[in-house]
Amino acid sequence: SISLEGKTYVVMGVANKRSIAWGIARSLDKAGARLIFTYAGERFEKSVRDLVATLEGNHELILPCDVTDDENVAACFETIGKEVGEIHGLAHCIAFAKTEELSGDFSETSREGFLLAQNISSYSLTIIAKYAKPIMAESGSIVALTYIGGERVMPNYNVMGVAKASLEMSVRYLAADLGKHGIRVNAISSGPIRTLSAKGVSDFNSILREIEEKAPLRRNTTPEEVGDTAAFLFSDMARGITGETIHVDSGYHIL
Ligand code: 0WD
Repeated sequence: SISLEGKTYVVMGVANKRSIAWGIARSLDKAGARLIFTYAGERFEKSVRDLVATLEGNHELILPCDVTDDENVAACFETIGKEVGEIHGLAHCIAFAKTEELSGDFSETSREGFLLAQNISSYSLTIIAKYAKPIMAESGSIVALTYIGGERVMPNYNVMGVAKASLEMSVRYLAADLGKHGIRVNAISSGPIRTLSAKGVSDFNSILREIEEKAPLRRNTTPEEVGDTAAFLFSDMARGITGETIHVDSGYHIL
């Protein structure tokens, strides 16, 4: 198994124990990494703190970071820099769209809903990269989470699919930009996983059933599988990989 001993990673987007970010946190914790957690707003603070207390390592730095607020993001990474000096990577596990825009006709998407999804789910990666860059070690690694709905039309994914397309292209432009500092930027395209965010996608159960029936591995993706792939991307074993989208989806994307 991979060792990330002596390395520090920021995990952004743990909402509860079902969060994909939590799967990543567990894999990195197992690999011996030191972790820093950020949460969106006060209502998540307690649940994140309680969860983090269950990990093996002692991860003390848990900070608010609302990605829609530039000053908040700047302050968050400034604090991280002051507390730990440098970081070796970060996991971006953040997305949001209005529930009413995750079903029905895409042509009815509102301007406000479109921009909100782009703001939280896509632009956030760029603003985070900007403020993480000064404290990122050479050979640092950034991982963002995406979904196949950003490559092709999936039922009800609608405005979030457009945001994921934008996120995936941001990964490539950021990889091209930050490569000169030795920083790698990649995406994991996860199969569908039942989380709080997934609840917003209409008829999510039939999406899960479709994977079980048709994906090459005939089963759904687990947060652990995504977590272990993130640990690999953060590790030295992945030192030659940047600008890539790795599908962790039981092979569904080849169909
Ligand atoms: O099937 C799935 N669940 C898949 C999810 C398949 C493929 C990809 N993904 C992606 C999501 O699009 C997202 O990018 O994985 C990432 C993590 O999503 P998740 O684990 O499915 O969802 P969840 O546990 O709900 O965490 C998402 C979190 C938010 O939780 P809330 O309850 O607010 O939706 O994103 C965070 C927040 O913790 N978030 C924010 N963080 C900072 N600032 C903000 C914000 N403004 N808004 C939401």
